[in-house]
Amino acid sequence: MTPTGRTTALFIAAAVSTAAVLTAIDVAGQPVGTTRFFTVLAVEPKGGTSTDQEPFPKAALPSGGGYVLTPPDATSRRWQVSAYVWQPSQLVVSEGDDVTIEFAGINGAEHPTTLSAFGQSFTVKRGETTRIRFKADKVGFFSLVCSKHQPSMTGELVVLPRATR
Ligand SMILES: [Cu+2]
Repeated sequence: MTPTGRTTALFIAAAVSTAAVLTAIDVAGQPVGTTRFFTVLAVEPKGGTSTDQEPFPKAALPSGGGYVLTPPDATSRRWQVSAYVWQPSQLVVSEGDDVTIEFAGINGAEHPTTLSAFGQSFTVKRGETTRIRFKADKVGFFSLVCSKHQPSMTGELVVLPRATR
C-alpha cells in the first residue's frame, strides 16, 4: 500500500468508527440513553347488569384480590364485576434508557408494588402519585406486580436490545 493509500484507509477507518458512535440508536430510531416518561394509572374498570338481563355467573373468578364479583342486590337484582389493572399495562423502552414512571392511584386504597428486576418496591395510594426512576440496564420482559390485586394487576416492562445502524 502506498503512503497515500494507507492514509486514506486510516481516514476511512476513523470515519466509519466515528459514524458508528454517532449513530448509536435504539430500535425506535432514537438515540441510546433516551429519557422516557410514563404515567401509569391504578384503575378498576367495572361492569354490571341485573339478573333480569343476565344470570349471575356460576363459576368463581381467580382468587388473589384482582377480581371482584359482587352478588345481585336483593332489591335491584343488580350484580357487578370489576378488575384492578395498570393502565397502560405494558411499557416498552430500549436498553440504556433512563426511565421514569409516575404511578397514580385512582381506584383502590393502596397498591403494594414491585418491579423487582430493577430493585423497585413502593406503594401506590389513591389520590397520590408515586414516581420511580431507574436505568433500563438489562434486556427482557419484567413484571410489575401489585401483590394485593392478583392476577389481574401485573404489568410488563419490555426492554428491547440496542440496535445500531
Ligand atoms: Cu393493586
